[in-house]
Amino acid sequence: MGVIKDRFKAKGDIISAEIKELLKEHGNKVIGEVQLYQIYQGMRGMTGLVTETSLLDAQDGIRFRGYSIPELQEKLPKAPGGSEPLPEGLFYLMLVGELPTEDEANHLSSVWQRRSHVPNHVFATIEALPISTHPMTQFVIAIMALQTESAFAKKYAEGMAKKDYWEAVFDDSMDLIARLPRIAAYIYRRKYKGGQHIQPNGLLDWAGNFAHMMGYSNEDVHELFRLYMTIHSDHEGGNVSAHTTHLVGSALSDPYLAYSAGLNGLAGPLHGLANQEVIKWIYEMQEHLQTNLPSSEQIKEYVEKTLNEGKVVPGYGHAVLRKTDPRFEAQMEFGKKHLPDDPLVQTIWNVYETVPPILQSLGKVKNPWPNVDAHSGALLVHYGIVEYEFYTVLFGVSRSLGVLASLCWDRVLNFPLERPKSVSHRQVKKWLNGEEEIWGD
Ligand code: CMX
Repeated sequence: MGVIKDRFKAKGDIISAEIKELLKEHGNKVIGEVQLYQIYQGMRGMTGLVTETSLLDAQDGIRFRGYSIPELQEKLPKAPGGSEPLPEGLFYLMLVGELPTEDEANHLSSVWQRRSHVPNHVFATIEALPISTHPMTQFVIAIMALQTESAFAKKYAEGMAKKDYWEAVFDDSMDLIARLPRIAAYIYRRKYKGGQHIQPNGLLDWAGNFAHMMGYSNEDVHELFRLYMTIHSDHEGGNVSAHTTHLVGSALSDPYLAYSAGLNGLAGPLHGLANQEVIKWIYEMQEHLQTNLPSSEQIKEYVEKTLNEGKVVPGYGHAVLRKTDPRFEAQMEFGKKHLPDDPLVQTIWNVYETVPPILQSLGKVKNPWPNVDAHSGALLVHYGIVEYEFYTVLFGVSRSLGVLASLCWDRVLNFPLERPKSVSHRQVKKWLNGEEEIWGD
């Protein structure tokens, strides 16, 4: 643990000094311009954040510290006999900015194993909830219960110096990431498997152990989890879960508070909950059409029905991307390799052929292509993980890697409280009439 912490701090000090110099010299440089529509429409394309861990290009898709998903699959350390990247390696890359060696990734696996103990009151809190509670709600409440363990909160209360914030955030982030699979698996086994819990396997990697504790020992599922936990981890800084974690963290709310806030955003159907909505929508389509393998014509008919009812087609569209999501493609490759004949997976591919031209024909959808959520559920269903209300929890466990690595960077770089300016509509109208300026505090 000491090694990765020291490396991170050394990098942080270098970048911190660079930013100081850069702002001294260039702090007044204008970067882009803000148009009126952007402040009414979700600040699309408005640059306003610095995020180290990954960068999203509308055409090229996500790059983690410059590496595309296929590059990560090639370059990151793997589990013995496996071919998918270990998420531990990706976390190291996002945090330290360098590809880890196999030993460094394995070291992280054992650090997280050592730190994975979840206190009993967290399980008791979960047990106090009605079993019908949505898994994401159970997950967030459990993390709030775990906040009793926050080193940052304790040290802050004792009077921690500003220069030490980063270390407490780092320690909390490591503890939290280490504990999430146990909590998530507990919720899964409680809700869907009669409360028959499975003890962790100390010999497995983080993602493999997560699958194991959920009850899946098949090596293909462990590989899927390694891929899944890697590709869902980060998507630049402006998406709802990353931005929320960053924003809440900027108030010096500890990592438990900040990450659970981000998860509440992930639980929205336009963001992470879309992964459950996709499978729900496919099942409803199968039911409506009375077939498990609908033809392209039948899918077209059902997509049109969905749109005519004033609903969105889940899993399609994106606020930034303007092409098929590379995370969709990575899952498609996994499907081609491991389960090419699965009827549900074939339906997902058929939907992929059918939906984009229909969305394009509406003339208003900026991105008619599939996003990450369009594919993930079908792979999980194949291996028996059919409980689709749980899917966003899987996304959330993975997302911890990116947003908590970013939170460590926020504190080591000493980023201040985030506080953008807002305006009222009345003020905008006055400004357009030349009656009032809207700039200022
Ligand atoms: N189906 C139907 N209509 C869609 C659509 C879809 N999949 N995607 C966009 N549109 C519509 C929008 O609802 C909007 O309609 P109105 O002008 O009538 O309000 C119009 O097209 C323009 O939207 P946009 O600029 O293309 O998209 P946004 O940046 O506003 O929103 C997103 C992006 C993802 C919320 C949207 O594409 C969507 O609702 N998709 C379905 C839900 C989904 O898959 N979300 C998961 C995203 C990935 C993730 O975060 O996990």
